[in-house]
Amino acid sequence: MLTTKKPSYIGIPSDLVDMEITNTIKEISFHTENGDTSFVSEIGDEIIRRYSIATKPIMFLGIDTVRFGWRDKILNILQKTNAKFATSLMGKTIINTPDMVENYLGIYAGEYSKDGMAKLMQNSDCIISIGAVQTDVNSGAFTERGIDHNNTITLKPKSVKIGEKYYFGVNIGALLDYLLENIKPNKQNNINFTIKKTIINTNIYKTNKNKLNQKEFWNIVAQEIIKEEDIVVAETGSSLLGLLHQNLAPKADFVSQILWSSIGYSLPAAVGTAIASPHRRVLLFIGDGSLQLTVQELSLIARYKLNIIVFIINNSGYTIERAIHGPKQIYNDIDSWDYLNLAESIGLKDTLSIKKFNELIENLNFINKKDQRSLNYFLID
Ligand SMILES: Cc1ncc(C[n+]2csc(CCOP(=O)(O)OP(=O)(O)O)c2C)c(N)n1
Repeated sequence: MLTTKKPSYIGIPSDLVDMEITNTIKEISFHTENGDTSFVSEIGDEIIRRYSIATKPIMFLGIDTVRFGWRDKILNILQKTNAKFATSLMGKTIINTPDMVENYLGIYAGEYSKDGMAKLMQNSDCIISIGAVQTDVNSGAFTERGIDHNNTITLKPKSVKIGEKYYFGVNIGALLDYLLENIKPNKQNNINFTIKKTIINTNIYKTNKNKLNQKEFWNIVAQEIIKEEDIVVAETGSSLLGLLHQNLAPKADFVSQILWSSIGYSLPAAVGTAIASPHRRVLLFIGDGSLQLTVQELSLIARYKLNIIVFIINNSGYTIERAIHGPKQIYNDIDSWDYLNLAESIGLKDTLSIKKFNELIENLNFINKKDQRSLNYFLID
């Protein structure tokens, strides 16, 4: 668990907790970062050389950056170089400090990328990929095509690949320290090598009485509802896909089950997140189908008055599955529940059903009330 950051079980006998401790351990230190440091300067110099002559360099960051404790070092390298960076799906928001907002290009995941991002990666003459894991969803179903691997440097937990040269057993922490000390801002960096961020005018929705649709709803959510330091929990399904490419406010974090894509994950995950971070607002976006899997956890929100706003995307079934296969098949239908009464019956207050654009805009103040402990629960119908 400590060295590979893979899931593991810790079994503790139930009577152990009652046993008296005879010895007190003052300090436990785990040396999880190991590996060879003898190649660090050789590898580091080659990375710096390639980065400094590139005209379209991109740093591409993945979730192992966090798991292996490299995030601060990488942030410092980005700040020192002012380099542009993209992230994998699982790496969304791993670097989201206010000073880095302009440097962030977006999500890259092969064909799952938004317009422009895949092209940027394909045209880059120096990709420095750090801590990205190759899983099905995270790699856009393994569609990361058209990238020039000779121009790619890949840092994994114990290895570095530069073009066709492969080093195994490298101490990546030491390598990042070396880079931070020696790397300089890239002078050739082509400033046009970027993606323009679009800001929508939400005023136009004030009088729009049309039913909400997926295409526009998530733009409004990202721009008007998600605030600095919020924790956004997105369920697998249209919530995840809708929020994935949205730029979130600085310091906002993004939680989703991208590795296994198991539906039913997000509600209990939001509960855990809110307990772990009581001073931050948690926004949960979950489809009706996924909600029905672990719905009883809503009760914990009410019992512990957790700082969670729940948005139920009520679209009568497995919408994302309809898009993949069988738009009209009954296996994508689910029973329609009375979600507002359900929530009220277990003690969630301030419930509201929102069907139209103008209703969403009219209720933005209510949704964004400072103290959310009044247990807000919104049905996006
Ligand atoms: C445990 C589990 N069962 C089935 C699936 C397949 N699956 C992926 S998304 C999805 C539908 C999600 O529907 P809903 O929560 O209503 O979200 P929507 O896409 O409609 O917004 C299903 C069934 C899965 N990923 N995990």
